[in-house]
Amino acid sequence: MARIVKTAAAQMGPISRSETRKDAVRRLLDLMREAKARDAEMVVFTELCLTTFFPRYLIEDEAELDRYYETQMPGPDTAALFEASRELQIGFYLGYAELVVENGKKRRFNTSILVDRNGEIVGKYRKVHLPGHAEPQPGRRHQHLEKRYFEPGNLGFGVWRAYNGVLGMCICNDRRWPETYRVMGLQGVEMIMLGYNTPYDHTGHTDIDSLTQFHNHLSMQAGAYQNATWVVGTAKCGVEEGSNMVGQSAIIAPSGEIVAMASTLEDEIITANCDLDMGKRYRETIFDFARHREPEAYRLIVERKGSIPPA
Ligand code: CDV
Repeated sequence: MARIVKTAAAQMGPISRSETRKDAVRRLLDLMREAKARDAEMVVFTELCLTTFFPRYLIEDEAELDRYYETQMPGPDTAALFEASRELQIGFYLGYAELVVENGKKRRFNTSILVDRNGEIVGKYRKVHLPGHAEPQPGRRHQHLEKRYFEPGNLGFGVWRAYNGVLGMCICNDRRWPETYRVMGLQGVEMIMLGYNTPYDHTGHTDIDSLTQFHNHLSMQAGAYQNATWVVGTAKCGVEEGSNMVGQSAIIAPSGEIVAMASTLEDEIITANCDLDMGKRYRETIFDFARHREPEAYRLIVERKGSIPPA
C-alpha cells in the first residue's frame, strides 16, 4: 500500500514584538484548520513560531527574556493546538524557545516537537547549529544573538517512526549543514521537517546576502536529494520589526525537486502528497549508502591532520 502523507507547510508572516502568545496560537490554529480543509494530515509550523524572532534584540532583563520561552509543552497558551490536533486528527511540527531547570540551573534551547494526529508528542529536537553571536555586534542593524540565548541541542539528530514512515526534524541553520541530513539519512529518514527565520542581511556581505533565496533552496534541495528524503521547510517571513526575512517555504521531493512553494510573504498554507516510498529508488541505486559510501576513507582524511602541504 502506498505510504502517502498529505503534508502542509504553514508559512507565517511577521509576528510583531507586541503580539501575545494567544495571538500567535490563534494564527496557528487558523493555519491548522486550513491545512485540514485541504486534507492534510500533518502541518509543519516554523521555528520559534510563538513569538517574534527575539534573538535580534539584546535583552538584559532576565524576567523579560524568560517570557519568550515555554516552560511546559503543552502549556496554558499552547494547549489549544493539541486539542485541535485531536479534534481534527491532524499532527504538527512546532518550533519554540524552551526553558528547563536542571539541578537548579536554567537551560535554554531552540526546540521543535513532532506531534501525532492524536495530539501526542512523539519526538523532540533541540537545534544543534546556532548561528550568530553571544555578544552584540557593533554596526549591525539587527543582532542575531542565538548563541547568547540558547545552548547547542543535546538530543542529536533523532528519527521517529510516525505517519507510517521514518521522520526527522531540524531547525533553520541546521539545514545548511550536510551532517544534519546525513546523520538522519544513515538512520533511513524519509521526511525531514524544519522551520526557519532567515533575515536577508545575515552575513553583512552584500554579495552573499543577495543570494539568500538561492542558498535557502540550494541547502534543502541538496539535503533532500543526497539523502533520498522529503524535506519540508517552513519560513517565518516578511518584514518583522524592520527585519526583512526570506519566505519561499517549500516541500521538496527526494529527487531534489520543489513540488510546492509559497508565493507570498504572509501566513500561507502549501500542500503536497508526499509518497514516502519515493526515496527508495534513490536509496537502492545512486545513494545506496551500504554499497557506495566509504566511511574508512573519510575517517583517514579527517584524521590525517597536518597533511596539507606547506604553501
Ligand atoms: N534562525 C536561523 O538559524 N537563521 C540563520 C541565519 C542567521 C543565517 C539561517 O541559517 O537561516
